Amino acid sequence: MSGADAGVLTTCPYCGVGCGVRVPAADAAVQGDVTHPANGGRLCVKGSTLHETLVPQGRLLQPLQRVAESGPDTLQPLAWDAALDRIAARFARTIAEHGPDSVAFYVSGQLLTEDYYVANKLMKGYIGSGNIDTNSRLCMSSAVAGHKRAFGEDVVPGCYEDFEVADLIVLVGSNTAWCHPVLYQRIVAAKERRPALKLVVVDPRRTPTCDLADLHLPLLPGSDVPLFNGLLVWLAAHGAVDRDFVDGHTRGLDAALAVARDSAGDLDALARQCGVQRERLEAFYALFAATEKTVTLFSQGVNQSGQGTDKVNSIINCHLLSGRIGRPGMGPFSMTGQPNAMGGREVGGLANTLAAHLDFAEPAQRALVQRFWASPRIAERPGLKAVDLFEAVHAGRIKAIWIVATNPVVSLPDADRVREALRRCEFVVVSDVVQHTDTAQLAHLLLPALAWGEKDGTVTNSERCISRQRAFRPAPGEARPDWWAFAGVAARMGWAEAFAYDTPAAIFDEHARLSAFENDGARRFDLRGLAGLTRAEYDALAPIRWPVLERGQGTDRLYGDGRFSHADGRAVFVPTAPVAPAHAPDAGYPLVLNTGRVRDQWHTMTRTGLAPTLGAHLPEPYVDLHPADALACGVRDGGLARVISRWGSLVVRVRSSGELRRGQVFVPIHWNDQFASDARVGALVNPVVDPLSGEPEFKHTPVRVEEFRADWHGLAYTRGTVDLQRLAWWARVQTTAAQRYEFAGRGVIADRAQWARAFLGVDEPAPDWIEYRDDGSGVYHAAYIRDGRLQACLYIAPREMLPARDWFAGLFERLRLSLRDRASLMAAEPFSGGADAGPQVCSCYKVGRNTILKAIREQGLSTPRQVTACLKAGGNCGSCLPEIRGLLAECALVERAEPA
Ligand SMILES: Nc1nc2c(c(=O)[nH]1)N[C@H]1C(S)=C(S)[C@@H](COP(=O)(O)OP(=O)(O)OC[C@H]3O[C@@H](n4cnc5c(=O)[nH]c(N)nc54)[C@H](O)[C@@H]3O)O[C@H]1N2
Ligand SMILES: Nc1nc2c(c(=O)[nH]1)N[C@H]1C(S)=C(S)[C@@H](COP(=O)(O)OP(=O)(O)OC[C@H]3O[C@@H](n4cnc5c(=O)[nH]c(N)nc54)[C@H](O)[C@@H]3O)O[C@H]1N2
Ligand code: SF4
Ligand SMILES: [Mo]
Repeated sequence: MSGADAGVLTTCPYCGVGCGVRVPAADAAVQGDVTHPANGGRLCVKGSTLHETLVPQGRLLQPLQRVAESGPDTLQPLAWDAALDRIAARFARTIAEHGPDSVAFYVSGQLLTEDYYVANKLMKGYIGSGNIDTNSRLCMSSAVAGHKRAFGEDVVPGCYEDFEVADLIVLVGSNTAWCHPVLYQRIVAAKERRPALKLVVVDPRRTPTCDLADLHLPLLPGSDVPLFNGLLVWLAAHGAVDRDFVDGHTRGLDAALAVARDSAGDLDALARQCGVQRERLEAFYALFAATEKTVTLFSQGVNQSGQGTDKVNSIINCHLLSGRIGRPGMGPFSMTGQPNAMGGREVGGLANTLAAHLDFAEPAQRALVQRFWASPRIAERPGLKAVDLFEAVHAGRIKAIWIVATNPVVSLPDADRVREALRRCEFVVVSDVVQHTDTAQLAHLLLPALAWGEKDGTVTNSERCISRQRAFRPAPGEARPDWWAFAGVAARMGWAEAFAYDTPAAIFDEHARLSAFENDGARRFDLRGLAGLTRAEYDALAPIRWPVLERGQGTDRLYGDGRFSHADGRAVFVPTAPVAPAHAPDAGYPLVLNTGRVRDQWHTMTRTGLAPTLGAHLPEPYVDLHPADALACGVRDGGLARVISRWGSLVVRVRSSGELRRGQVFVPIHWNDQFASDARVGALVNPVVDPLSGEPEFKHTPVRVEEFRADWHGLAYTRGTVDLQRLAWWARVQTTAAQRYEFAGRGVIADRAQWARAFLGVDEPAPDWIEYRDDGSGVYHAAYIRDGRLQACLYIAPREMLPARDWFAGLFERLRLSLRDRASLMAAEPFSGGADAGPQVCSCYKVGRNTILKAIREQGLSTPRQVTACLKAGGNCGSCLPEIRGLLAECALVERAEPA
C-alpha cells in the first residue's frame, strides 16, 4: 500500500472510529484515505493535525533507569539488553518468591493487536497469572460484560452503514460530535440527505451533539436503567414486539419485563425519576416503538457507571424485544473509545478474558488455549481488574508492575491513591513514547516505544474492521516496538522459542490461527480467512470486518439470522433493576461531578498537547456549572475555583457554558501535572466500580465548588521555561512558537520587574526588556526581545484583568518586531495586522470566535453554510458546526433584544 502516488495508507491512532489516513510523504500533512470504509476520506481535526504531533519534543529515546544513589530522580540511560535482563530477572525473582500473582501488566487499547497478543500470552500462558488488565477496563468492560450476558459473546452486531440507513438514531451517553466526529459527520450527512432520519440524544448535558437532535433527554445522571426499563414496558404495552423473534431466538423476557414493570412505575413517576418531562419521555418511547430501523449507539455515559453493565443490557433488551438486531439500519451499537479497544478484546487483554473470545470459566477452553500455545501453564482464574489491581499494588501484594501505553496516575479513579500505590511498589516499569508523564515519574525503568508513524501492525475499530497501521518513519533513537520488548523479556525468562517472532506479521498469523483453532463456529470471532497470509499479503491487507471465514471476505453484520453465541443459540433478556449511585450528593458535597472529553484533546495530552492547532480551542482546564450554582458557590465565570470531593481536589477555571442543569458540574479529563499545577480530575473521582465489569463510575462523584483566592493573576508567552515554584496556580498550552502560561499567585510582589525576569529566567545583564507599569492599579506588562525577535511577554494584574490573548502567539513567528508590534505588546492590544480573532472555534482553518461574530453581524449571515462560504470555518471536519450554530443563535438573540 505504499507507492509514489498513493503514499502510505495507515489508520488514525486516536478514536475508535478508526479512520483511514493517507500520508503522501513522511513530512507532509496527512489526508483522509478515500478508500477506507470507516471514513471515505474524511478526517476530524485531531486526525488532520497528526503531522503536528510528529515532533521530537519530549520523546523518550532510550531506556532509562532511576538511580537513587545519585540523588532523587536521577535517570540514567542503559542498553536495551541490560534493561530487558533487569525486567526478566526481577519478574522471575518476584514470581519465585511470591508466586505468579505477585506481578502484573497494565496495558492499553492504544497498543496494536500484535503488541497486545504477545503481552497477554506471556502473562496468562507463561507466567501463569491472570494479572494483565488494560485501560479498556475503564472504557469498554461494561459493554463487554453486557454483550456476553445478552449474546454469549462480546460481539458488536452492526456496522457504520447502519447509521446511514436507519430511520432513528438514539445516542446514549455519547458526545459523538466531539468524541467520534467522523461518524457524527456521517450521521449529519445522512440527515441532510434524508431529513426524516430522527436523532435522539440521551445525555444529562446539552452537548454539541444535541445540536441537530430532534429530541434531547437531559436525564438525571445514572437514570438510564429506569429510562430503558420504561421503554421496554412501553414497547410491550404498545405492541412493538417481534413475537416470532422473541419466541424463536431469545429467553428470559418474562423475568426482565417483570423487573422493568416493578421499577418503571407509571409515566409520571418515571419522568420524575429520570428528571425529564413526561411529554419528552412519551415522544421518545412512541418514536422508538414506531421505528423499525433504529440504531442505539452507546458510549461512556452508559459504560462508565456503577451500573454500567445493567445499563447496556437495559438497552439491548429493547432491541431484542422488537427483534431489531443484526439487520441493516438497526441494532444496539457500542462505540469503542480507543483505536484498538476492540483488538484488545479479541486477544483477551482484559484480566477476566483468556484469548480469542475464550474464557476462564470453562476448563476445556483453558486447555484449548494452553494446547495451542504449547505453554507450560495457563492462568487458572481471572486476574485483578484495574481498580483492584492497583489496590493490590498499594497493599504490596503486587510487587512488580509493567505499565504500557497508558497513564494510570491520571486516568484511574482515586488517582492520588494510585500514585501512592506506585510510589510504594518495589519495581515499576513504564513503556511510553514520551519521557515526561505523571506515571513515568514513578518508574524505576522507562522503555522507549514506537509512536504512530513508526509502529507497524493492526487495529480493530468499533465496527469490527481490522486495519493496518503502517510505519512511514524510521524509529527515532532506540525506540522499539512494544511486542519486541515483551518478547525479549519472555525469551530471557526462558521461553525464547514460544516468543521467537521476527515481525508483526508472524504474531498476527498466530492470533488468526488461535481464533480458528478447534472453532466449529461456536466462537464468532474467527479470523481463519486471515491465517497464513504471506508477509506481502499482510503488508497489503485492506480493511476487513471480522469474522473472516474466507480469504478477503469480511462480515458486515452478525446475528441477523437470530442465532446467537450462547450454547442454545438464544439471546438473553437480562433483568435490570435500578440501583442508586454508591455516593449520593449531601450537604457537604452537594453537586454531582461528571467527567469527559473535549473536542481537540486526546486523553492525557501526551500527543495532542504538542499540536498548537489543537491547544487553541479550549486552552485551559475548567469546571463547567450552571450559573445559579456558580452564584451559590461564590464563583464567577472566568475566575478560578477549587473543586473538592472526599477523595481529592483540583483548581480550574470556571465556565458556565449553559450545557448543564443545576446540581451537576463537568470537568474535562485531559489536564495533568505536565500541563497544569493542579488539574488531575482522576484525583476526585470515587473508586466505585460496576460489580460485574469492574468499570469505574467516572460520571458520578459528589463534590463541592469553592472560590480559589489569588492576589494577582498573570499571563505569559515564552520560548523558554518559567519558574513555576513562584505561582499558586498555573496551566500551560503549546502555541506555534511559544508556550502560553496562565497563572495566579499570592502575596505581594515587591519588585515586579525583578520578579518577572526571575520568573522568565532572563539573566542577561542588559536585555532588550520593555515594560509598562501602573503601580496604582497593580498592572504590569513586560516583553523580552533578543535580536529583534520576541522571546517572552508577561502580563500581571489584580483579579483577572488580563488582556485578550489569542493574537500574541503570532508575534512569536515574526523575524523582527516592528515598532508597532512593540507598542502593541505594551498596550496589550493589536495595533496592526488585524484584530484579535478571539478563541479558536474552527481548528481546521484556524478561525476565531470574534472573526465569526464579526462576519455574521457585518454580512448578515444566518446559516452555518453561509459562514463556511464566507470564512471556510466548519468546511472541513465539521466538528465546530455546533459552535457556529451557537454563535448564529447568539447574534440572532442579540438582534431580537436590540432591534436596529
Ligand atoms: N476528542 C476526543 N475524542 C475522543 C477521546 C478523547 O480523549 N478526545 N477519547 C476516546 C475514548 S478512549 C473514548 S472512551 C470515547 C468516549 O466518548 P464519549 O463516551 O462520547 O465521551 P465522554 O465525554 O466520556 O462521555 C459521554 C457523555 O456521557 C454523558 N453522561 C454522563 N453521565 C451520564 C449518564 O448517567 N447517562 C447518560 N446517558 N449519559 C451520561 C456525559 O455528559 C458525556 O457527554 O471518546 C474517544 N474519542
Ligand atoms: N475521570 C475520568 N477518567 C477517565 C475517563 C473518563 O471519562 N473520566 N475515561 C477513561 C477512558 S475511557 C480511557 S480510554 C482512559 C485513557 O487514559 P490513558 O490510557 O491513561 O491515557 P492516554 O493519555 O491515552 O495514555 C496513553 C499513554 O501511552 C503513550 N503511548 C501512546 N502510544 C503508545 C505506544 O504505541 N506504545 C507505548 N508504550 N506508549 C504509547 C502515550 O504517550 C500516553 O502516555 O482514561 C480513563 N479515565
Ligand atoms: S474521527 Fe477518530 S479516527 Fe477519525 S480522524 Fe478523528 S480521531 Fe481519528
Ligand atoms: Mo476510552
